[in-house]
Order: sequence, then structure tokens, then C-alpha cells
Amino acid sequence: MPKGSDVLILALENEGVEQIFGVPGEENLHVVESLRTSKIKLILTRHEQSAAFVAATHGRLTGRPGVCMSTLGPGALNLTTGAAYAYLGAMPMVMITGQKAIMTAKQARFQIVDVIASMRPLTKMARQIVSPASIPAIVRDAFRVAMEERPGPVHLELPEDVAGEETENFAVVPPHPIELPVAPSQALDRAAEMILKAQRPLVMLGAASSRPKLVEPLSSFVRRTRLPFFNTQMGKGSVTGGSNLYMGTAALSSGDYVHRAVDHADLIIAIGHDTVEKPAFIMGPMGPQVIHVACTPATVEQVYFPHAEVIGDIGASLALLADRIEGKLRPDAAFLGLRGEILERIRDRAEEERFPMTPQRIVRDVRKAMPEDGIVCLDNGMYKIWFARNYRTHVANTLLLDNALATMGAGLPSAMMAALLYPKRRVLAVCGDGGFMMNSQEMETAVRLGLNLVVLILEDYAYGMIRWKQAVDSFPDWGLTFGNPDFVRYAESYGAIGHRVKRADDLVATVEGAFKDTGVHLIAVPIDYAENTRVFVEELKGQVP
Ligand SMILES: Cc1ncc(C[n+]2csc(CCOP(=O)(O)OP(=O)(O)O)c2C)c(N)n1
Ligand SMILES: [Mg+2]
Repeated sequence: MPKGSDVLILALENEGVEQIFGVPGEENLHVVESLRTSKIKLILTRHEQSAAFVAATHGRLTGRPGVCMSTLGPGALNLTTGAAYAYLGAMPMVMITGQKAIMTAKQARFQIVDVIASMRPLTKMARQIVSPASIPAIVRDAFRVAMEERPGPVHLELPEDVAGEETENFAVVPPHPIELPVAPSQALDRAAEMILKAQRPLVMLGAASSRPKLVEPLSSFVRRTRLPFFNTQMGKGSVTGGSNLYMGTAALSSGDYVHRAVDHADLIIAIGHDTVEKPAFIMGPMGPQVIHVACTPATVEQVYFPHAEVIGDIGASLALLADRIEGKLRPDAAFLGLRGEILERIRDRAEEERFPMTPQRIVRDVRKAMPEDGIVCLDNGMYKIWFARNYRTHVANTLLLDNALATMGAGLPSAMMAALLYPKRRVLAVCGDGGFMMNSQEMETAVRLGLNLVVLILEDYAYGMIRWKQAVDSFPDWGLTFGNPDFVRYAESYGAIGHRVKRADDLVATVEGAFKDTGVHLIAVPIDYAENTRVFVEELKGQVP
């Protein structure tokens, strides 16, 4: 007779789950046994945190929840950073954790912490499963909640005795497609009127515009309206083509070159903006009008308080909005001039020969080595600002970065998921020497899975971003440097291939060579962060309000 864990796995198969990432404990052994004979693969990671980052990235790239698993207490708590990453980043994910038996307590309180309570503020839903018969409905609900707008993580706790209990009466609940309602015509008419009245409308693509299903409708909106656009960090690359309308990426909140376009605009159409992101521009009483286009109403913030909202399915609503304004807009010639200036500034020093290398040159060289559909996955550090600002994307979701939780340690795990999903595309993780070491143990997982993956480590022997902020705030340079392992030998000890870049001119060829070969490659390149202060403080000074 099937037991609770068998029902769980059947319910997961019913959702189309193909793999579960994680680290089992003894409380998960029924689940492990049920997995053994199922179609679902169990992929061990070397830390629960990275399992959650991997699973969240599955959700981010496919719109379908990734699944991760851990034991009770310590394992479950290791998932929490990944939960927060998916929660702030709006990535669908289902986390399944074990627990001691709930009908007996043979080990008293050993290893027991209230995992549900810990997960509640980090998830859309956190529930304990108390009977095998309830599993099909709970799992269906978990996937529905995780996927529906605004997407995010869900946590299910399966106690050992419930997992082992036999059951006869159960039936999985078949999933069905759900379409969201379209924005009401009053809202569309009002927005169209505002856009047609405006002299200098500008589109901002925010985090939610990167949802995989929006690629086509967004690109079509930009093509039909020919409105100039800029994007937030997480809205980067959400439009395929339309690059002659791209005004830049707001990696800073104000005072950067792209903000010349923002300051020039009298109306901003913010598509899919999510205020979890560090603001891409700061609204004030004198600034442009803002229309918020999204699946869910805007949160009202000190720095974001839209004047009108178009709430509904983004793709379908934008098509109706385009019907109302297409062909009636007068393009503003000044945007074109501004665009040239902004992009020219961004290209500055991309040719620099200096070694250790400048961030601008590294970004340019990575772009050279990556085909248009190649995917770059960033960890968190100073270089994120440079990549967000300077890296040009031409295909949707080809620069994955986290401007929501902005946690260190997710670069390698997110790249592993991208490599698993798209084995034919080039996938590059870009990490600082700090962030890489937070989950570098997953090099073993990547090698074991036979992934084709290149990891670029930018070496400054420091928590560079914090060290830079320390200098900007006039604190003495203290306490933020460290030593590194020899990254080439470190890579080799995992069975990967290590490289060290010794001159600026070698970077492109080294990345190229690593991709032409197969397997996991690690490339260490020394970075010179003197440009942080020269550009972000000195050059932009006077423009920063
Ligand atoms: C888990 C976590 N811990 C601390 C921070 C704060 N933090 C942001 S960037 C950074 C330094 C990153 O150092 P590194 O990865 O070497 O990148 P670099 O800035 O030196 O290029 C730190 C400590 C964070 N965002 N996440
Ligand atoms: Mg560093």
C-alpha cells in the first residue's frame, strides 16, 4: 500500500517536477526511498542554501517552481536564505523539509525548532502536512500559490511518521492553466490619455517584466509603440530586440548618465516595477508622472507613488494599451541625442589595457566571449553595478542578477541551474572572491553533474564593495581584506579545470577556450577597483543631487 512519501512524490510528478535538489536527513528517508523508484531525480548539493538558490532559479527561468529538500532544524534553517532570495526575487519555489514524528516524541526535543514559524515571514505559505490523504491537495495548492503573481516560495513540512503512514484513498489533483484578468478599459483609457498628452514619455522595465512568459508581449509593445525605454537591474534583458530604443540600465538610483533620460521625461510608464529593487529612480513632488503597469497594485513608498495604475495580466494589457496609442505618438528627438551620449559614456575605458583589469574592460571582454543567447549569472559584489550598467543584453533573461535580497553566494548555484536547463547555451557565473567562497563547495556538484559551466572569479582579496563604501564614507581602509586559496589548484582539486589570467589581452581567449572545451572551468582574474571611485564618485559628482 502506498505511504505518505509515495503520495508526495506522485503529487510532485503530477506537477511535472523532474528533479529535487537538497541534502536529506534521516527524517527524509521515506521520501528518499519513494524517489528511488520514481521518475524524479534526487540531486544532492553540498549545502541546503545552494539547493534553494538552484531551485529558485529554476522558478525564475521557467515560471514553474523548482523543488528543494532538507531535513528538520539545521537543514531547514540552511534553506532560509534561499527562501528569502526567492521571496524578494519573486521566484516560484517549493521547499520540502522533514520533521520528527508528530504522533510520538521518542527523541524528546532533539533537533526540533519551529521551522514553520521561521519560514512564515520568508514564504507565501508554510504548512505542516498532518495526514497522507491531505497531500495531493496541499501539493497542488503549494504549486498554485508559488506560481501565481506575485510568485514566490512555499514551504511544506512532512513529518517522518506521516511520510511512513500507509494510505488507500487518494487522488492527485490535475493542474490546469490559469489566465489572469486583463486591466479594465477605464484604466487603459486613462493611461492612454496620459501617454498621448505627455510630451516625453519613457518606459521603465522593472523586475516583473523579466517573467519568462512576457518576452514576446513586451517586445511587441516596444516594437509597436517605439517608445524609448530603460530598465531596472532585474528588468535587464526582458525585451528581445528593440535595442535602438534602449536608453540604459539604472544601476544607481540617481545621478548616473541614464538619469538624464529620466530627468528629461515628463511621464514614466513603469512596467512590472517591484519596489524590492534598489530604486532605479527617485520620485519627488516635481518629477515626472508615473503609470504603474503590473499584475498587482503598486506598493506606495517614499520614493515610488504612481499617479495611475494599469493592473492585470501585463502582456494582454499592454497589447490593449498599444492598440490605443500605436501610430499616435510623436517621437521626441531629444531622447535620441541623449541615448547616444549615455551609451558613449558607458563605453568609456572599455579598451583599457591596465592590469589588474578594470571592471569596464572585464564587462566588455565577457560580452565579446558570450554569444547573444549566452547567460551570465552574477553573484553579489561591486562588479554587479558595472555589469548591470555596462553589459548589453539582446536576448531576454541573459543577465541574471539579484537586486532584491542581493545575497552573496547565489552566483554559482544560479549558473548551475541555467546550465542544467540550457545545456546548449554558454553559461558563465561571475563571482567576487568573497561571494564565490560562500558556496564554492558546489563545484563538486557541478563536476558530478557533468555540467558545461565557466566560473569567472574577480580577485581583489577583499569584500570590495564594502571596502569601497568605507572609502566613499571617509572611513579608514580597515578590516575588509582576506587571503584566497590558489584558485587554479582549488578548481583542480574538484576535478575542474583552473586558469589564471595574467594579462588583459588574455581574458577573451581564456573564456573562449574554456567554453570550447567541455566541463567545469574556473578562471581567476585580478580586478582593479580604482575605477569605482573615479567613475561613481568623481566623474558623476556634481550630477548627484
Ligand atoms: C550573504 C551576504 N553577506 C554580506 C553581504 C554584504 N556585502 C555585499 S557586497 C559584499 C562584498 C562582496 O565581496 P566579493 O564577493 O569579493 O565582491 P567584490 O565586491 O570584492 O567584487 C558584502 C560583504 C551580502 N550582500 N550578502
Ligand atoms: Mg572581492
